[in-house]
Amino acid sequence: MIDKNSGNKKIEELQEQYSKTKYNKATNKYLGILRAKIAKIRREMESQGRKAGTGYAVRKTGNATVVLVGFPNAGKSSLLGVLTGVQSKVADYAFTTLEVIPGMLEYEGANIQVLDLPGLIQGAHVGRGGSLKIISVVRIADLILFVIDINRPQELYQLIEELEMLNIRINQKRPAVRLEKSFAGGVNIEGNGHRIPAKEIILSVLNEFKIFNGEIIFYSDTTDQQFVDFVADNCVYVRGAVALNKIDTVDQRRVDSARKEIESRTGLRVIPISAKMTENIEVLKGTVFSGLDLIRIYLKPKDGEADMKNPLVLESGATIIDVVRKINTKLLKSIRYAYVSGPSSKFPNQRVGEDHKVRDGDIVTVVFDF
Ligand SMILES: Nc1nc2c(ncn2[C@@H]2O[C@H](COP(=O)(O)OP(=O)(O)O)[C@@H](O)[C@H]2O)c(=O)[nH]1
Ligand SMILES: [Mg+2]
Repeated sequence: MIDKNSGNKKIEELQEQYSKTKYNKATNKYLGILRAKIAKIRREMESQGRKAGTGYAVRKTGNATVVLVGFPNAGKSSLLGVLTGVQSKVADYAFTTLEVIPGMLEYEGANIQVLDLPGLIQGAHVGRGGSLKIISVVRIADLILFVIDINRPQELYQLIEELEMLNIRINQKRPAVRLEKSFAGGVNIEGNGHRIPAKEIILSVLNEFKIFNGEIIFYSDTTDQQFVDFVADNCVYVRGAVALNKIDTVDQRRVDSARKEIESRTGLRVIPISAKMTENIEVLKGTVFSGLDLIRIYLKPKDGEADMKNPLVLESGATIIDVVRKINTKLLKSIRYAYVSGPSSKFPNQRVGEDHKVRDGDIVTVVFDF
């Protein structure tokens, strides 16, 4: 057991040591160990937090969930209002939003849940500002939409760093590593020609997690931090995008340069908007929708017209089976085949089996065995 205060204090100390240590060949191993120690304490605290029921009671509803993340006063509440019609309190001072406020954005047949999150503030990762609560919400997000005041772009970098500290990785791939533990024989490393951490770092990180025997196999380039993430197994990988707000307060040149700078520094998609003047909001909705990788399927009865008004919304990668599951699970056993017209078909009314992968915009007729 580790109590919250001593855990936070320990993390703070380790983080201080970490930032004081200059990176070089000699300190590399030491830094790896520090990272592993921090990850370990945090994992322990988080699992205790979950047991204690820390976190907001937010239920995931709709086809996908978008969480608005930004500093106080960036325009989150205003944007929630513009996107969903929900009026959370908008005020000219910081810390207005103390609870999570949900809204629903209906876009092109999809119901997208939008959550306005209490402003992340610096230091949240060490417990101030209710970090466990914030993590609990961000964990259920399919997309994090950073709401950034164009006059304070540096806040974005602080937020990303803050989320990194909370073990939330934005727009990153989960490292492709495999560990097969064994009872004897030491640690065997298989790099497969990829760029991987130095052997001494791998060993000391594993050591920190009390793993002394086994085979570790890398299937992709892996940084030291990614390796720690893999062993600690406590990271969340979430997609992200940036709503660059309040563009009505600056000229177009500022908008262009801020956008370019952010995109090149973070790789995140940036959509300049004004929540106040409802400028570029449709573009934002479109970007959010496409960022969620949702697909719309239009059902067509065998001898009738397709219902183009009420698509079924599914996650990308869905098959005919998933389409039927959405209609009625009782029908699953009776699928015979389906006819598909649209992006996933080679020609109109192509006959396909139940494992056929559908795509956004397909028109589907399912034929059943009765
Ligand atoms: N000029 C301008 N002001 C905005 C815009 N969006 C929000 N604001 C103002 O910024 C302040 C903070 O907005 P709010 O939505 O409460 O931010 P939150 O703290 O992130 O929820 C309010 O006075 C809003 O009216 C915008 O696009 N342009
Ligand atoms: Mg607010």
